[in-house]
Amino acid sequence: MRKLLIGLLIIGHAPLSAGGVDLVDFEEDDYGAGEILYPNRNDMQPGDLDLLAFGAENVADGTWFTASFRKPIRSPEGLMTEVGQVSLASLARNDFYTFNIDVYIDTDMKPGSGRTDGLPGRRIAVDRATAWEKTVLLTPRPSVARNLLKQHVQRLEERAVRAEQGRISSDDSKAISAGVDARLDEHYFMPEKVKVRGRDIRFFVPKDFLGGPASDDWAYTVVVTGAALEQTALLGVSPEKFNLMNMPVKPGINFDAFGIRGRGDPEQPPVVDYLSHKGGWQEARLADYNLARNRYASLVGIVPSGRKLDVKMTTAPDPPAAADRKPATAGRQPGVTTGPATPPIPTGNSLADRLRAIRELRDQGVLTEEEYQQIRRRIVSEY
Ligand SMILES: [Ca+2]
Ligand SMILES: [Ca+2]
Repeated sequence: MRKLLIGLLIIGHAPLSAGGVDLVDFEEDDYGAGEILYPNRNDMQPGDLDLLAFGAENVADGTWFTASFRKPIRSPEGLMTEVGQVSLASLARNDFYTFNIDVYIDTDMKPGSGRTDGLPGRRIAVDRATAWEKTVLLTPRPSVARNLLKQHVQRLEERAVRAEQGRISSDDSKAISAGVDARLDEHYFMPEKVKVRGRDIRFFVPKDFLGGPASDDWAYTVVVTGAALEQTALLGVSPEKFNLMNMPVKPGINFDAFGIRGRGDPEQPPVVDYLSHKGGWQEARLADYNLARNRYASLVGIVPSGRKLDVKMTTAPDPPAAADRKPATAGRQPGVTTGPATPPIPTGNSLADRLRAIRELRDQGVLTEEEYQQIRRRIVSEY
């Protein structure tokens, strides 16, 4: 049976300090929506990717985040890659290599304001109630991840420009490249200052990126995926199939992917663990997607202070009641319930048609610039 740990007792964290963050997650829920199986390998075993606690401590120039797992974090020291026989420690230089942690942070606390897209390959979205301004990606190869994300976004942008104007000039390419760099710098950070100790991993994010000390009034959407280390280029990978450093889910038993229990859907999100403090929430949210409608599983962030979220923004149903599970932060749940869906994305025959349709809606004042940009990103990333 799953247990929700009391972080203060078991993890030994200091009590919540002003402006800090201290959150706990269920134990033994490292199975995504309930069906994900670990790869068939000795160095990835049940419990390895089971997040138990997530915290943040502010210092003068930034924030140290801490994630605690159920089992000791595996070191790449002395190991070789399966393909190519390269030293793992030379690829993963921060003393961990089996997982990524995505942290999508809603810093402006305005419902519906911000981005809802998950990183490529996660097959999740962040709910509009906690749409994010900043994403921190803790990954074993941060600079490779940054380069791949850049290539991916640039490729999507170039495709959109080609669809709109039929061709792309080298000046267009240069302008896109600079724009993508600026946007990535504003929205994404891949920590390079990392400390692993036992079951805990700490990672530093500068204040310049977050815009201030991490607040317990912000919302944090935290997911754990298995790390794929050896990808370094997008060659031969379509944007739809691109996984940014994360292992996918595949049917059957795999070495380099997660498997699926029973008749589960291999198209489900490859998210192994999702920080939540309501019983059944992780399972319900990760299973609520509809790929025929281009709707990914929509995850809601957690607000450590218990600040109320705009309940009308969210789309997923309440999780089933779980009488045997007691949240560690009783009375401090975000209080999220059902409500209307996110705005429709125009459908059309081609990328160019759809982009033109939303541009017209913006020009007519139907969509704000922010809504336009958000929908444009979603359309572009679908092609
Ligand atoms: Ca967990
Ligand atoms: Ca969880």
